[in-house]
Amino acid sequence: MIDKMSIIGVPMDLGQSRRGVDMGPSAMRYAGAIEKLQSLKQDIHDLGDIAIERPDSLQEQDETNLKNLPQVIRANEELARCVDTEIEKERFPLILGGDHSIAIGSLAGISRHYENLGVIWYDAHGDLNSSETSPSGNIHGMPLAVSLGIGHEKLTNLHGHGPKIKPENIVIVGARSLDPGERELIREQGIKVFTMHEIDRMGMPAVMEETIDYLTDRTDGVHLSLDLDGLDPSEAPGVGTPVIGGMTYRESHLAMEMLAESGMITSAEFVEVNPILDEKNKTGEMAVGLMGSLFGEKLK
Ligand code: 6HN
Ligand code: MN
Ligand code: MN
Ligand code: MN
Repeated sequence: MIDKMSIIGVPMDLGQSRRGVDMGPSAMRYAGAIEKLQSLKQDIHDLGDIAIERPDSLQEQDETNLKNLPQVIRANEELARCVDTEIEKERFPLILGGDHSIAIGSLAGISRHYENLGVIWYDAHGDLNSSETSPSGNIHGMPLAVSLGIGHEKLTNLHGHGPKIKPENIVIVGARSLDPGERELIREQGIKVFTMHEIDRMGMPAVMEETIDYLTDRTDGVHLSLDLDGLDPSEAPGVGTPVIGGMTYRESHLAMEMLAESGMITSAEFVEVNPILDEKNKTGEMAVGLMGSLFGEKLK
């Protein structure tokens, strides 16, 4: 794994409808993210947070079924530029969200540097909607589809290129809430998904082994997109779209340790931490604990 790291906060809450997830980067910093990473890596640059506009509260929702589209585009363009520059400098980009719509910008910047970028989408959801299939109009439910080239042209072509990733290079882990259009897309495009059913049946060690083997053969870099709502809300309550029946903290910890051992992760983001809905920043602390495992923290 690349030893030089740049941390980019994205205090974005415009990709969904509940306030508070814009404080995610602060919550993870408050829980000791920077200190944890400094204890594990030599060269850490905290680039602070990128500027996010406020929504225009007087603006009518337009007919596109894409909430706050112009602001989401501008923030993601800025994030894509920033991530791209850090990779240019051979630094590992670690992005702290913010709602999951920021994966549009992360993947736009990262994917310019890889022929076959792999993506591990650790999430209760597939985030494979488009304005046609979305039940909510929330762009945080769309970033994986956008990165595959499905959706509004200004999103799919963000940072001047697209599609960013190929369906066969994606693995979704922890899914338990998929909308009808998302299921159809998964079938159509042959996306590899480990739902909670497979995790229960096979166990997390086998799921991660299979994920790692699958991606090793076909990719030249792997982005981890970790949505904290992948974890069970009884353990990680500070998220905007909780779904019961999720992965435990221990399972997630193990998953991160196995990824650390594989050495395959080349960029990562931790998203959807909402301290307003949390209990004493527990979810922020879990995010930092998982970062520790992902970046090689040892127990002995
Ligand atoms: N996330 N599938 C639902 C939607 O509105 O499209 C929920 C999406 C949640 C997105 O958690 O990043
Ligand atoms: Mn330095
Ligand atoms: Mn998500
Ligand atoms: Mn989710």
